[in-house]
Amino acid sequence: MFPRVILNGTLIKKSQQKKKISPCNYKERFFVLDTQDLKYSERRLGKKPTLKGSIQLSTIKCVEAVITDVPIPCNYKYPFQVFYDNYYLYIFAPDNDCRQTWIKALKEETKQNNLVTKFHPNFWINGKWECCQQKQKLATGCRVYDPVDFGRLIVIPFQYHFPDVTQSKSYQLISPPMYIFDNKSSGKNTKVQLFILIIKMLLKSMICEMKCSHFGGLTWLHLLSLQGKEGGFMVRDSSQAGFYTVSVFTRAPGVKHYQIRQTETKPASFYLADKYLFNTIPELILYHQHNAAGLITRLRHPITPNGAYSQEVSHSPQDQWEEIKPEELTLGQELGSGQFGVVVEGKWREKKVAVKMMKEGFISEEDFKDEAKVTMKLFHCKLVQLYGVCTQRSPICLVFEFMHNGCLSDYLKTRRGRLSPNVMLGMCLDVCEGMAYLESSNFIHRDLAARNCLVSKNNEVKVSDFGMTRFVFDDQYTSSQCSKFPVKWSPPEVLRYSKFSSKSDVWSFGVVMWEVYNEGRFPYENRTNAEVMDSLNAGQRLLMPRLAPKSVHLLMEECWEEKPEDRPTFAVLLHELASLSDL
Ligand code: 4IP
Ligand code: ZN
Repeated sequence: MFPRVILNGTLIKKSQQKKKISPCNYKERFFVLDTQDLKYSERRLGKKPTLKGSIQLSTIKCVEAVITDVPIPCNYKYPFQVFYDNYYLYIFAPDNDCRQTWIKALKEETKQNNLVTKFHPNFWINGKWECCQQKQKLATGCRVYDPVDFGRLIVIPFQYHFPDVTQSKSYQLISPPMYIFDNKSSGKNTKVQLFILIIKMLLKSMICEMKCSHFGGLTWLHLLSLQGKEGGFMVRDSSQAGFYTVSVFTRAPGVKHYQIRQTETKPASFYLADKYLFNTIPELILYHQHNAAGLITRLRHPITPNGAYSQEVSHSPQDQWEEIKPEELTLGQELGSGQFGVVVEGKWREKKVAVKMMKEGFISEEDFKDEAKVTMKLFHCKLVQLYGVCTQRSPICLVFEFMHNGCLSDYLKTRRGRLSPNVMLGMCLDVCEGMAYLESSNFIHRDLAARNCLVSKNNEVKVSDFGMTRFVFDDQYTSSQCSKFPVKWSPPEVLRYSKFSSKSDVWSFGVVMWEVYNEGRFPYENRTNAEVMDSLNAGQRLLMPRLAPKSVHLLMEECWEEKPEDRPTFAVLLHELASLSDL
C-alpha cells in the first residue's frame, strides 16, 4: 500500500550527533510525516529538495514535548523529541500549536509500537539528562510517558507559556503534565470496576428497562460513578452544542453542573463560577483543582467516561507517582524540624534526599496523597522537587531533592556582611522564576517566605513547601487570627477574607525580597501580629532595606499594593528583576 501523507511543514532539527565527532548544529528541514516514515529534507530555492533523513515509524518509542528552561539557540523555540532505535531527535516548532499538532499526529501513528513507559522531559545536554541528571543517555526516563493523547471526551493538555521575557534566557514552555479524560483506559481500578458491576447487576435485576438515560449529556453510569468520591468531576459536552460542562459530585447536594462560559472578547477567555478568567479550558480546570473559587468544592478527582478515576486508571498508581518503598529508603541524621515535622537526611536509589516525616495527625493524609500526584507534576529547576511519598508507614514521609545549604533565611543570617547586592538579586530572581512557574500553572503557594526556600549546593535558591498549608488540620496555622499564621508575609485580603491567589503570593514575594536584602532579618522584628495588621491597615509598609537598591525597593512596594490587581504578576516581576541584573 502506498503511504498516505499526514502532515508536513518546516521545522528545525538539531543534529543527532550519532558519531562522537558530529557537530552540534540546528538546521531548517522540511518534514513529512506519512503512514510509514518521518522524513526530512533540505529545500533550497530553485533546487530539488534533497532527502536528509528518514525514520521508520515502527522504530519510534516515544514522542513528547521537551520541557526545559535552558536557552534555545535556534529561532524556533518549541522543542519536541522523537526517540527511536537508540537515538533522540530533537525537533523545534515555531509555536506551541504547531508542536502540539506534530506530537499529536506522531503519537497517533506510533501508539501501537513498542513504546517506553517512561521518558525524559528535558534535554540530553553536556553528557547528562537535564531533568534527572542521569549520565547514561539510554537511562530509563524519569517521567511517565502517556502515549494516548486524546480521548473522545476532551483533551486537557496542561501546557503553559511563559512570556519570552528576556533575550538572553528563553522561558517559552513549562509544564508537561497531561490530564487525559479518555475512554480508552481499561479500568484497572478494581474498586470502581466492582462498583460499576454491582450497579449494572442492580439495574438488570430491577428488570425495568433503565437504559442509560441522559442527563445533559451525562449517562446514568457516569452519574453513578461520579457519586463515589467527594470532588469527583468530569468535563463533558454540554447539552447546548459547542459548550462544555463540568459536573462535580459532593455529598450534599449531589452532582452539580457548571457550564464553562466564555467572554465575548477576542480571543475569548473561559470561566466557571466567579469570574476567574483563563485563556484555555485546561488552565481553568487546573485552577479549580486547587481553588473552589465559587464552586461547591474544588475539583478533586478527574473521572473518565467509563467511570474510573483518570489518574488511577491509565497506569498503575506506582507509575503515576512514585510510591517509595520503605526498604529503599535509608534514613540518616536529623537536619532540622519544620512546622510539618522532622526533616532527616536520607538515601534513596543512590541519591541523597531530604525526608520529611510528617507529624502524625497534623495533616489530612487522604487529601495530601491525592494532591501529591499533582504536586509531583510540577517540575521546575527553581522548585524543590518532590520525588515521592512513602505512605506504607505511619506517619507518611515525603522524599525531596536534597538541598545542601539549608533554608534561605538561615543561609542569609550565617553570611551576613558577605553577600553582594548582585548575589542577593540573583536569589530574588531564582525565587521569582520558581514562582512564575507556579503562577503559570495556576498553583498558589500560600506560604512563601525565606524559611520555605532552600539553597542548593551551588547556591541556587529554590522554592519549597508549595501548597502544603492546605492539608494542615491545626487551625493555629491556617486561621489568620492565630499565632502561627504567617501574618507578616500576608496581604490584607488574606488577613481579612482568606482570599489566596497568585497575587497574594506576590505580596509574600515582596517580603522575601525584603528578607534577602536584610540578610535574613525577621520582618517587623519587634512587633506583634496585631500591631502589624494595624500598621498595614494604616497603609504602612516595611521600610527600605539598607542594602537594597532603589529599583529593587520600588519592586517590593509594587508587591505590597493594597489591591491585588494593582500588584504585578510574577512574569512581570521576573522581567523587571532580569532587566536589573543585566545592568
Ligand atoms: C550534520 O552537520 C547535519 O546536522 C546533519 O543533519 C546531521 O545528521 C549530522 O549529524 C550532522 O553532522 P553538517 O551539515 O555540518 O555536516 P541533516 O541530515 O538534517 O543535514 P542527522 O543524523 O541529525 O540527520 P550526524 O550525527 O548524522 O553526523
Ligand atoms: Zn530525566
